[in-house]
Amino acid sequence: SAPTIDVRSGMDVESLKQAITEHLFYQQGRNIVNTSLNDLYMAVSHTVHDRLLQHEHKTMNAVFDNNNVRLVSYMSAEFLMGPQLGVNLIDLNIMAEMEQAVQELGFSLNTIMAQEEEPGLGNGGLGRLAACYIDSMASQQIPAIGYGIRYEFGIFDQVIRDGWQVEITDKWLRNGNPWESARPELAVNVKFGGHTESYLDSNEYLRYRWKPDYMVTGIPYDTPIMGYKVPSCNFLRLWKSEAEESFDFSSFNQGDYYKAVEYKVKSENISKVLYPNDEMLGGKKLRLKQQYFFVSCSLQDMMNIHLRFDGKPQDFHKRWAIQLNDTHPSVAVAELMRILVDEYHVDWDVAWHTTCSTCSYTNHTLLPEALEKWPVGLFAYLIPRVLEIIFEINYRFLKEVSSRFPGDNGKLSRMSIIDESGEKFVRMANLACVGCCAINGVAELHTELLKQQILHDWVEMFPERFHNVTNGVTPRRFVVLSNPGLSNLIIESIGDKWPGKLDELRKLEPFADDAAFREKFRSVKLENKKILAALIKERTGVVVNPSSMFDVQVKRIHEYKRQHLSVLHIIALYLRIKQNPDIDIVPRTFIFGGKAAPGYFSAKLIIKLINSVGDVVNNDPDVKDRLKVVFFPDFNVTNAQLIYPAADLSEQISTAGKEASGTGNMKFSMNGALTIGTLDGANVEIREEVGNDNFFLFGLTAAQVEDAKRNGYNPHFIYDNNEELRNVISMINSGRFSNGDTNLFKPITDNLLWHDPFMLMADFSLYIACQDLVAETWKNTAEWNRMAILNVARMGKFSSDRSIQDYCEKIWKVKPFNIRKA
Ligand code: DL6
Repeated sequence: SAPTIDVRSGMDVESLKQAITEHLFYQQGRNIVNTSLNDLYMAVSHTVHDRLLQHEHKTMNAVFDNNNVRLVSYMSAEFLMGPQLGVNLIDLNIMAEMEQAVQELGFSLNTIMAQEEEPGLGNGGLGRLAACYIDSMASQQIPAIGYGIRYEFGIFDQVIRDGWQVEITDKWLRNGNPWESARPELAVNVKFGGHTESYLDSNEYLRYRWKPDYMVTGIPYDTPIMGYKVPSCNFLRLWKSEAEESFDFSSFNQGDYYKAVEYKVKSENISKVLYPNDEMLGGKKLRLKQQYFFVSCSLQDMMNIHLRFDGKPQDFHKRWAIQLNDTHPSVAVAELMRILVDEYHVDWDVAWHTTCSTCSYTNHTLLPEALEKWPVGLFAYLIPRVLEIIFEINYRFLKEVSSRFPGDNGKLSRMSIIDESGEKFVRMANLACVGCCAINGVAELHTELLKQQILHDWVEMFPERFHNVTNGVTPRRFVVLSNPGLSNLIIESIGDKWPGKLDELRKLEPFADDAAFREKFRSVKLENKKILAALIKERTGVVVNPSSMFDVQVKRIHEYKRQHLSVLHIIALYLRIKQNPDIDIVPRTFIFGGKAAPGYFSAKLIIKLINSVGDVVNNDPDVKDRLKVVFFPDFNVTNAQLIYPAADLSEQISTAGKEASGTGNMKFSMNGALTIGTLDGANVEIREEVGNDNFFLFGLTAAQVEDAKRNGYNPHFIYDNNEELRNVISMINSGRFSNGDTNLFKPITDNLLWHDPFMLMADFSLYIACQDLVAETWKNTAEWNRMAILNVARMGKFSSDRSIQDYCEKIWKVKPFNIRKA
């Protein structure tokens, strides 16, 4: 009999084919013999989206209907999601069926997936972490909503012209987005500007109301987030700003058409563009508007959900656990107070208990310049009522500090939410620390340094609030989807439970000593390298040898991450070849990738240096192709998925004490790269897990870095006493990499010789020695692969599923909700 076809939810090949054909016709207006690739991508994605919606609907109905379920609200200004089609097929467990369906329709699924334009709604680690966490929350069946901003323009696209970074506007929405649904019926309004007034309510209580200058409407757009092989499906709710329809059209009616349009533009601008993380954000009015806009929209939405299902305002914390992803959403502490006190007339003390019991804060950086503070004047101008509430919170809090630490004025001024040392600022980290019941760092070392350094006063005041939750990454995207060769090899060897339970990978350990397995592992890596080599040729024109060691550093370009330390190593190797052209040297391909913040001059100059060194080294006949240097343009999630699986060596060489955690380090190891790294961020824990013998360690420790600085660090002295280092720096200064221009790279070399805030000079010789050991180890293929397999086998700890379990147990007190049993 003919198969039963279920166009909306069937998972079999026939149903999928029918669904694709129908979507193609009824939504895209095309048929299968007359379709563009994008129309086909849209039809396939709508087919998958239908199936996700059914799960989302069931999950959310069950969750909201049950008053005893506490949900997580993950508030983040960034969600760096990456392409959606592939992971959704993996989560629904229909990759093979979809491949066949598409093939029978005459196309290739890989080509269709390559069509997807990724939503680049984040800068780097912090935004990608948020995306891994919402994936893991769904997979762990933790009811959750991710709340953020639907930027029309995400992180810029990077192109390289004449070796320099050029930024191009990202237009991720231009061909349509099949994964989101607008929910205009759930729109909320957000106030801006104006003034506040006091009044007596019907019980003669003194109350305050905010008379804004204007309001902006937030329209939610929902994207389903499916769990891995479980029926749970959460969603990501991103807010788009629009002009409030009914507001101030009097100007228009009076003929002031320009003013009416100006208001519309001003409103829509709020969700227009993601800020690249430049050095200083202070004073960027639009950024503060973005933060308040999405926080207010999200809290109003959460309150509406809570009340709709019979909750009382003051019990908000019983329904919701809010995680503040860095300080960007930390205005939530004051906004929740405003909503409870002003709009629902909850007593201040009760509201404060509710707020503190709801919110928790994750810190992601020790770099002082990244700690957000906003001019008090800007707050007063944009969100006057919120500022009054912050003043009240601060007044009450400082009274508490004085009574705990009488006479300690230093502590009072450091802990105050308001920085009064000069121009007055609102310190967002202090607001978060006052109003959150939990504060966490993102790796053990980072949490320790936070406690010793920037949050020391807070540990003394609230020791019980501090936790560590080491970051993690999702193995579904970063192994199963990105590295099918390795995934299949692992499945053949230890079964297929590991993507949902990464500790299972331990079962691979014995295979490290199995020569046949090692050979298969090597051949998977080689295939991945061939794929990347082809892409490198296509994108950069550089031909690289897939058998050479792929030595990779991909991440945001920043001086503390020390891409230029790797460049010094490349030049040292180049010099060795120039001094002795027949030298026996391990062939290496150095691959760099990453964006520099558009206003960060030194980072952009480092990109130029990498490309300039590449131009010389790649074309020098003496090198005989033994060294190649490539800058892979536009590092984003899509490209990352091709780069991690092809890496042999992962460069994690930040100055110790500067990288909060790093997450690329985890993705590389999971894909069988060996790490050369400092004792920084999560490197410390990666090394503990994989074993000291399977990790190339070098460099000063965080404590040694601090000591050296205290004792008058002198980089020039190191330079004077290291001949190889002198030759490397001289070669840059000679103009060899800049067509004779001896000034171009001076800002870099002068900085290294006279200031060197990130201690490249101090770590240079240790790094070179460690790289020589890497090269020696590479020569022993069996040993290298044994170490690489052990790296894969011991990465269980770094699944974001484990991080989410930690958050649930230590911070949110939320349990998995099995909708099958609901
Ligand atoms: O926690 C995610 C990620 C860490 O892995 C990186 O080490 C850290 O640099 C990054 N932090 C930021 C800070 N931005 N701000 N604010 O992106 O977070």
